[in-house]
Amino acid sequence: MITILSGGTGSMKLVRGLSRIENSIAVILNVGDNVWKYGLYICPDIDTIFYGLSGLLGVSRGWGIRGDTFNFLDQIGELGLENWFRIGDRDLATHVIRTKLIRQGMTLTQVTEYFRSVYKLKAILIPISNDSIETRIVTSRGEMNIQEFWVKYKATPKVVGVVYKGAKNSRMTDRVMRLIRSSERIIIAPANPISSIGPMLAIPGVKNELAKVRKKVIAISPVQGKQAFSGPATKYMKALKLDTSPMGIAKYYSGIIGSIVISKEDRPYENKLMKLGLKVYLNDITMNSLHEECRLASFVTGIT
Ligand code: FO1
Repeated sequence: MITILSGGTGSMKLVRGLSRIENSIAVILNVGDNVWKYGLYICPDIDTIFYGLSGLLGVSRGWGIRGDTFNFLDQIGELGLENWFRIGDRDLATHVIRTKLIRQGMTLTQVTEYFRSVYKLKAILIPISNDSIETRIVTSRGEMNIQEFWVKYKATPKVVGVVYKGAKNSRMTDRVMRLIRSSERIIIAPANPISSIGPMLAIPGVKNELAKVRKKVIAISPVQGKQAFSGPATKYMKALKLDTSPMGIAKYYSGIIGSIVISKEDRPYENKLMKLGLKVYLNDITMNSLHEECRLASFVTGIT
């Protein structure tokens, strides 16, 4: 079993590649960007993985359903409510069903399992926790929900910190713990470290469990040539005084990874990373096609 710690768009590409070449994969999903909007429970990172694996994902946007329309959302605006968080008409069905099942008493893990069976996906897809964790961005305009920062304010306020509300009182599910312990390899996807992986690491015990098995934990750098793949990652990393480089990534994951895959462009960091006690692998880490997704996936699974 290969287990991936996953966020949204960047992670999805690697997960899709792995799902094509491996028989048993498990994806541990971020819940920090889950949000209640329009009376609905929305889980962006979880849905991005579902839509990506089932061929529905809006490719240019990297979220929501391809070719979706926004009549529901426009009507919300007509009725005088804020409608900056763009829920598409087909995407809406996912949130309506999830909210109904949650209200009936299902856990997020059970609801996610329901969608997995509907989409007939082979991969195990499992939220890190059934508890509520909210990533909040502390900015020059005050503290706000991550979606508000990213979507409503288009990431313009200056970031001074990041808070994972509720994380300290949450717990990883037993199944997640078993996956971390028993998987032959754990891959940290090239996700935004602060907003996608950070909420998981803030849950008591997660870092400890990863540290115990760090030799089998491989991070794929989400940074190439001082540029993070994910939009706001640079801003969040700066606020946490982390360099936007493989060194900053290694520092953030310090103690929980044994290996790191970095871009060939970042060769100048190779020695410094090795001095931190990491095994360092250089490869092409951009995934601009399904072919490249599979190629990176097979490179990572080939690491011994
Ligand atoms: N991202 C946007 O930039 N604008 C949106 O209006 C928006 C709506 C949205 C609705 C459902 C969903 O699952 C994702 C959505 N996203 C939107 C993406 C989301 O804000 C982030 O990319 C993730 O939370 C980052 O992990």
